[in-house]
Amino acid sequence: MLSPKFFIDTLASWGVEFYTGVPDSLLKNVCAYITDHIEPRRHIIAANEGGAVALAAGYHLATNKVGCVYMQNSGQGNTINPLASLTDREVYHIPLLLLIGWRGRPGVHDEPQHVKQGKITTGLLNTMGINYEVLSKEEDTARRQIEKAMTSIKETGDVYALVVEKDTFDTYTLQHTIPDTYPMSREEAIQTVAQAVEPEAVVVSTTGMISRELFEFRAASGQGHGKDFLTVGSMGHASHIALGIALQQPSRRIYCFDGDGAAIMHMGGLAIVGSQKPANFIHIVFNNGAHDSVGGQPTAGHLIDFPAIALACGYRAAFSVSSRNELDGLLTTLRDAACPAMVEINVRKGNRKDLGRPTTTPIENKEAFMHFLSK
Ligand SMILES: Cc1ncc(C[n+]2csc(CCOP(=O)(O)OP(=O)(O)O)c2C)c(N)n1
Repeated sequence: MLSPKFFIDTLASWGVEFYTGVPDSLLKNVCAYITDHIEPRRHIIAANEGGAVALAAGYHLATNKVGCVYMQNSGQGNTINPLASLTDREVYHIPLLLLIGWRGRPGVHDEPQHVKQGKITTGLLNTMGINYEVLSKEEDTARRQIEKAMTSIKETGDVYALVVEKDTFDTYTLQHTIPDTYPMSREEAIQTVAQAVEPEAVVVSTTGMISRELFEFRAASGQGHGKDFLTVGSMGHASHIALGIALQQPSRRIYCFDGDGAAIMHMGGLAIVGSQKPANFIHIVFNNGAHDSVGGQPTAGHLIDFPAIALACGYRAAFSVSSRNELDGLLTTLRDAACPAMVEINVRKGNRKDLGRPTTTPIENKEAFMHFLSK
C-alpha cells in the first residue's frame, strides 16, 4: 500500500501544490492527509466535482501551475461538462491531474449504486480523450506512474487521471476536528423525525449514512420500508426527487432527509423548490458540518445559514434546532407550518460502528415506494 505522505510528497516534487475535490471513501486516507497537511488556501473541498475542476482551472489561470482534483468515480458525471467545455484541448486547454476513486470496479463486490459507474469509469475517460493509469499499490511503480502523468501533463498541457482501486492507501486518521458542540447524533435526530412523520407521508433520503440509518430504524421498529425512497446514489438530488413527487401528490406530505454536503452539492435546487412553492414539502438538513459518510472531512455546512438561504429562495418557513427538546417542540409546530419549509437540525459527527446497509435492492425499494404512493 502507499502511504498518503509518500503520495503527496511525490506530487509536491512535481510541483503539485493545490488540491480541490469532493471526498471519497476509497481516497479517505489521502483526503484526510491533504486536509491535515495542505494549508486551507491550497486545499478547497468543493461543492461538487465539476466545481472542483473549475476551481483548479482558475488556479492554473492565476499561477500557470497544475492542480489536483480528487473525487469518487460517482462524481465523474459532475465533471463531464467542465472537462469537455473548459479544460479540453479543443477549448481552453487547461492542464489538471485527476485522482479518481474507483468504486464498483468490475470483479470487486460493491454496493448497487456503484456497479454501473464502476463499469464505465475508464470508458468515460477514454471517451473524453483523457489518458490515465490505475495507480499501483507499490511505491516504485507508483513513483514511475506519477512521473509519467506529470511529464505527460507538462508536455501536452492535457488533463491526466490516476484511477485508485480499493486499499491503495495506508491508513491515515484525520486529525482535523469539527467542534462537537451539538448534543444530538444524526441517528437520534433521524429516528425522532421519522417517528413523527404523518402515516401517509413519505421520505426521500439522501446518499450515505442518512439512508442507512433510516433503513435500520424502519427495520428495528417493524415499520416496513415502503414509505422511504433511499437515494443511494445521485448525491445532492434527493430534494429534486422529493419535489417531483410533491408536485404530483399535493395532498401528501413529502419529507426530504438531506445532508449538508449533499444540499450544498446541488444547492441550486433550493431556488427551484422555493419558486415552485410546494405546500406539502419539508426539507430537513441533518447538518454535521461534514462529509461524514466518507471520512468526516469538513463541509461549509456550519459556516453558512441554511434557513436564511431557504427563505431567500422562497421557502415559506425555516427553522434551526440543535437539541432534542428543541426538535420535539418543532415537530409539533411543523404540523401546521407553512410549506415549503426548511428544517436545519445541527447534529454531531459520527455513526454507530455496526451500522448496516439496506438489504433491499434499489428496484425492490422503488417498487414498494411506488406501491405506497399509489394508495
Ligand atoms: C456525486 C458524488 N460525489 C461524491 C460521493 C461520495 N459520497 C457519498 S456520501 C458523501 C458525503 C455526504 O455528506 P453529507 O450529505 O453531509 O451527509 P453525511 O454523510 O455527513 O451524513 C460523499 C461525498 C457520491 N456518492 N456522489
